[in-house]
Formats: sequence, structure tokens, C-alpha cells
Amino acid sequence: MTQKERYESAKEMYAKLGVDTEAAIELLKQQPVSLHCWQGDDVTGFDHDGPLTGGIQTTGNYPGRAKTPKQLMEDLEQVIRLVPGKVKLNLHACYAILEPGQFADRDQLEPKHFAGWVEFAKKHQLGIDFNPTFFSHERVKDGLTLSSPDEETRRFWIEHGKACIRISSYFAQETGIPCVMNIWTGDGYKDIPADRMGPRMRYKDSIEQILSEPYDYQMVKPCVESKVFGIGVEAYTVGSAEFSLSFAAAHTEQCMPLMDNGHYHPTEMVSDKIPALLCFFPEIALHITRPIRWDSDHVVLFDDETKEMAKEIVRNQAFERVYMALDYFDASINRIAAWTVGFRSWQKALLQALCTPNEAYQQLQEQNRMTELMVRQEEIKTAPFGDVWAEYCERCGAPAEDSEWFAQVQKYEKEVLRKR
Ligand code: RNT
Ligand code: ZN
Repeated sequence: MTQKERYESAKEMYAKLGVDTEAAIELLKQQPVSLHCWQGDDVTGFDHDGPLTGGIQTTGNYPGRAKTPKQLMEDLEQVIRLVPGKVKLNLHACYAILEPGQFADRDQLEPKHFAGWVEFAKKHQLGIDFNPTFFSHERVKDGLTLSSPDEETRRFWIEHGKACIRISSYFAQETGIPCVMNIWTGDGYKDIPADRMGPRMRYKDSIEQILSEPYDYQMVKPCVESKVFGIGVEAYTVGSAEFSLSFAAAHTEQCMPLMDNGHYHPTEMVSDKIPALLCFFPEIALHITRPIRWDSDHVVLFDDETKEMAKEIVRNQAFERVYMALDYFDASINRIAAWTVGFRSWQKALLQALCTPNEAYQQLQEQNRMTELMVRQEEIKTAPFGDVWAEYCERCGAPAEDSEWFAQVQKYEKEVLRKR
């Protein structure tokens, strides 16, 4: 059987289960997913030499890390060719392209330092999301930025945040696509603090000052990302879940909450939090990652919680309300493959969620026909999803078979990455 024939047969089987695979494929093609530039160089960036700080860590030293903007763009181009669906580019401020002799510190960054990225985005017709970088920098004082008791330090980081709002506006204007700008800091303490509220009050004031920079909320979408703990910051995190959610709830005209599924206690599920937040927030944002025992940022796989998160977006018809971004970094394996597997996994999760008779299931639940619901939810797990996935890849012009794209990655590793 050819792939087309297999798809036709799968389509019929899904139709019997109440699923329109054509509609699923066409809808998914239009949904942007943010591809994080930082998988390509272990969250290093181009504006400093120091180590990665802020409580996050990459482990491994697989050869081929991108060391220049040109290399990172070349690597991203590989990934874009190998994944189906609509890619959006996710940048961090530390990826500013600073020509020799043109150094600008983080509080001095301007749109012009990102012109190369805009050119790249236009070439590939991508929208751009953005992140101020509140880590890996000498002005992080005693592990604190926006919550620092040192006013000069705090001012520096507020100015950085404001500069990033202006850069986000520039991205939105240039691409015509809204720019999601995520605020995350690793601020916190390694051991039991004496004052938990003071830093939070300063953090609150700092974010408010950043958001006082003028922007059009239709085009620039600031988010606040919470976290439970980081490496070296185990006892106390300023931007905790309650802090960030409450901040977003108190500023709904200016920002939205961002949930990273690596940032909660291991038995808490972001899939369950998505519909909870959708009851209150017009829009929310996600960082999709795979935590193993902690916020380890492993490559996203097509696993149960990934599928469950995708289901919550799809069955609540929330594509317009949920901004989806990948956020993980593995330096122990081929980075192009890491990017590709993660992006493809999230696409699979969304496509499978779309290939589900969600309304029929909802009705079963409402009628309390829970036995039947279980039977039907189990039944669909063995439907021929692989054939629909292959068709989707083909229609997007991406390789359907993993062996096919992986061969290309191996070739690129041999010819380009190993020579760096
Ligand atoms: C860290 C947060 C944050 C970062 C990126 C690089 O725990 O998840 O989103 O991963 O900003
Ligand atoms: Zn994150």
C-alpha cells in the first residue's frame, strides 16, 4: 500500500469513530508553535562569556554547538525544513547581534541589534516571540535582578525589561504578527529567607514599571512565568506560582500568565491547570518541556502528559487563547535532532488531540456514562494515527519518516557540526 492509500483507509476508520481527519490536518497547519533558539547553543547567547546562571543548567557537551548568529540561523533552517506545522521563532535578549565595537549592555539594547533576526524571520515568514534575559550576566547581584534590594541593580534590570518591550514592538511591527514577551527571572534564595514578601513587593513594582513602557497589547503580549525552585535557589523563589498568577490576574489588560510544565511539584499537572486558567484569563501562554524529577528540560516527547496538555487546548477550542512555546535544552545529544524531536512531538500531540471525537466524549461525561467513556477513550488509542501523521507531514512538505529526517541530520552533523 502507498502512503496515500494508507491515509485513505485511516481516514475512513477515523470517520467511523466520529473524527474528520481532513479538518484536523487543515486546522493544525495554521497554529504557530514557538521554536526556542536556545536549544541550539545551550542557552549561551552572544552577549557574554560567562556561565549559564539563574538556576537553570544544561548538561552535556555534544559537538557542534552554534557559536555565532550565522551558525544558529543555519541550524534553525535545518530544523524548519524537518518539522511540519507553523514555526514561530523564539528569541532571548542575549541573542542580540552585536557587531564588533558596537557593544550594548542589556539596558541599552535597541531594535537595531535584532535586525538580523528580523531579516531571518522575514526570509522564512516567521513571527517572533521574545524574552528579556535576566540571567547569565554580571549585573545579577546576589542572585537577584528585578527583586534586588539594591536600587541600582533593580533599575538596570527594569531598563532591560523596558528595552525588551520596545524590541518586541519592533518585532510585531516588522512581522505583522503579535510578539509574546515572557518575563522570567531566577530570583530567589538558596536557603531560608527572613523576608519573603519584600522581594515580591519589589518584583511586583519592577514588572509594573516595565509594563509602563507604552505598547499595544494587541501586538505585544507580555507574560509572567512562575517557577517553584532552581539549582542553587532551592528554598525560595520570588516569582512563585501564586505570585505570578496573581500578578497576571491583577493586570489582565497588560499581561498574561505563562506556565512551564517543568515548574511545578512533580504530581501537579499543567494539563489540569490549563482549563483552570482558561476559566479566568482571556489568554495564557505555555512553555512545553519534559521534566524528569526536576525542571531538567529534557526534549519533549510524545508522552502522556504532553498529549494531555494538547488535549486541553484542542477540546476547549483554545488555539486562539493559548500561546504555545517549546522550552528545553539538551546538550548531550545532537541539538538539531533535539529541536526536531521536540517540535514534532508537540505537533503529534496536537494532531492526535484533533483526531479525537471530543464533543462525543464530553457528552458521555455529562450523561455520566463513564464506563463507555473509558472504553471509547481506550479504543481510539489504537486507531491508525501514524498514517494521519504521515499525511500531515507530507502536506506540510516535511519528511514523514523519522529515518528520513534523521539521515539528513546525520549528514549535517558530519559535514557542518563536526567541523565547528
Ligand atoms: C527557566 C525558565 C525559562 C528559561 C528560558 C531560557 O526555568 O523555564 O523560561 O528556560 O527563558
Ligand atoms: Zn520556561
